[in-house]
Amino acid sequence: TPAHDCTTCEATAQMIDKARRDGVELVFDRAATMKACPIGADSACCKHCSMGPCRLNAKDPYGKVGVCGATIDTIQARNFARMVASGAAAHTDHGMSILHLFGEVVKGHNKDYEIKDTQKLLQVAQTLEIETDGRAYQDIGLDIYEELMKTYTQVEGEFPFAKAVPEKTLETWRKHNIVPRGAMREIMEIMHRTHMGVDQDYENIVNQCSRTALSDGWGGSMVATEISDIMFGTPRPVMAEVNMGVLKEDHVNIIVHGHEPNLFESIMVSTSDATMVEAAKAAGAKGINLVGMCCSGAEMMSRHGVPHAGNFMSTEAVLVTGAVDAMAVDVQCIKQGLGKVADCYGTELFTTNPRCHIEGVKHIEFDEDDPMACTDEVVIKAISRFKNRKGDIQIPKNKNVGIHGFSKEYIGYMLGGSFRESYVPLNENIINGRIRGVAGVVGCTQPRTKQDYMHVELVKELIKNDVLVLQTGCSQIALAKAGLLIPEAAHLAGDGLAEVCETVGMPPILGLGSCVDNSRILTAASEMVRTGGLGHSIADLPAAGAAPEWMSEKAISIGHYFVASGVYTVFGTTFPITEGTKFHKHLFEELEEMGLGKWGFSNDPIEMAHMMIAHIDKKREQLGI
Ligand code: BF8
Ligand code: SF4
Repeated sequence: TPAHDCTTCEATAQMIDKARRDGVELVFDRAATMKACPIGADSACCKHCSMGPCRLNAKDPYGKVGVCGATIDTIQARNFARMVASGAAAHTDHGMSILHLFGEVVKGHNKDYEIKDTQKLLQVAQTLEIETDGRAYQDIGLDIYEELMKTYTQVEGEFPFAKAVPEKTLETWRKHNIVPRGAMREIMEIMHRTHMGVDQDYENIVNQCSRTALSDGWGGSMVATEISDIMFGTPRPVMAEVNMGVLKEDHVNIIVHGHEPNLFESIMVSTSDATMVEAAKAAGAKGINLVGMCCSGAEMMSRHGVPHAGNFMSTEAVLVTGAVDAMAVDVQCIKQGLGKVADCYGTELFTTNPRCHIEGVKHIEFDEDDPMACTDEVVIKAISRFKNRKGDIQIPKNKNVGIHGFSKEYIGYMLGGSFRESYVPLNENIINGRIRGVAGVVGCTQPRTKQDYMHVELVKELIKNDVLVLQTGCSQIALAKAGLLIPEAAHLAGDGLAEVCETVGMPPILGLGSCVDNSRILTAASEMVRTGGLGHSIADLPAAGAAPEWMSEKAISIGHYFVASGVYTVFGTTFPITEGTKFHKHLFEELEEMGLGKWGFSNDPIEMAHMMIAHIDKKREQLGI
């Protein structure tokens, strides 16, 4: 496949061509030779027991059943449920380790981190109905820690952030018995119920999917976002550079790629340490250049303006520059293929998290109680690789500047006046029609579709039709690389949205950070409901979501918690389902009839945009606006 058919990212295309000249295989080449399994793609197979694995026929879905008698609907629902469980587990385990670290800080056991954002601390305490008057921050923090730990461990009863959910949405959840308990309980129950011979009613399985996904969105992910804000600061708009042009030939280049902010925060300290900078200079470098990728990169970009080298489809390609002296990874979306590519170009690749080792890749464990031990070593190794750089270095010149670091709080300040957070002006602009609605466009990039293409075209079509777009994760990076995360992008927006953007000085596309920060979209939506004039539940809002190039199980969990929260959510590229089945009808139609959201699918970004816009218009009509 020609490089420009693999990606619309110019820098990545250049590196695909270089890799081919160098005889190095990348994810794009592997995807071309590994055809997707057609039975798995339709979710028509089951390997939950050794009487199988059983394959059904997606062309004739009710023509046969598995050896145990399981129908196509049971099989698909179980497969889907296990994707939700795995995705939710990833976000939840991430959130739980951040909360654990916060616990160590408020107990005074860890002095490397601190409570940085006291305003956010008070705000979270208020949501959780924790007393704040006249109390020390540390004491309040201790109560928050203990309360939020229930997000994970609570065996019975409603989870803590049920208090953050708009009342009518919560009522709907209660009606269907999908208010989560602790996430560990929900994930355990999914694994139990999808075991051979347990839950064999697709509707009942989907109910447990909803409860588990909600324990991710309003639980694991929300805790990760809120506690990271407390410890590292709530993001405010910041200018940041993206794309491979952020690498500097005359600097020691270090990339951090993964999902957890603690590793990144610590390596920021290591790379700015005077002795490290001196050592880099002694090795002949002008300095140390720290750069992010994927979600931890998006998070650091939002919080500190750290440059970002690219999204998921570019993590191998960036190594082909030869300019990356070290790459440190933690968890999630770390391709095993990185090891081989790093070897070919002499990049020092390190795993750092006990959960994620890669065979043949050096592991330097990151210990929160002694964080610098790991991050200093990564920097030292990078400096010595710089000194011994061999082979040609070719850095694509592509680089874009954009504004990142929006948050639910900042959207309120920006529109509502600089001191008091208010969503009244946002709601008013939706009611008067200047803003037609709000869309969340998020998620991965992947090699079965041209990298970034659908993200960019979809978002352009949405803003052209006056839909304000909120973004996270790899999607946000796609639009940033397209140069659209700037106020000037308002000229691509419809007249109404453009007018709002020009008055406020904001871009029509707001970047909110990493994938766990999708919880910011949930809290923003809740704020819109509470502010009034747009109905009583999230399902009433003129809003929609999309992940056009999704690939991970995390994306399925995110998609499903948006659906369960009341949002119409459209995926692209592929969907693990057999059409013309009851399970399909349930996800794509019946969930909405239950008062939740629903799933949608399209492979064409313009069609996808218009499916979302039609839904937004339907909601506007129901609201009478
Ligand atoms: O959590 S968008 S490819 S990097 S899964 Fe992965 Fe997808 Fe990127 Fe972050 Ni999210
Ligand atoms: Fe086949 Fe049923 Fe076993 Fe699945 S659980 S592999 S459908 S026999």
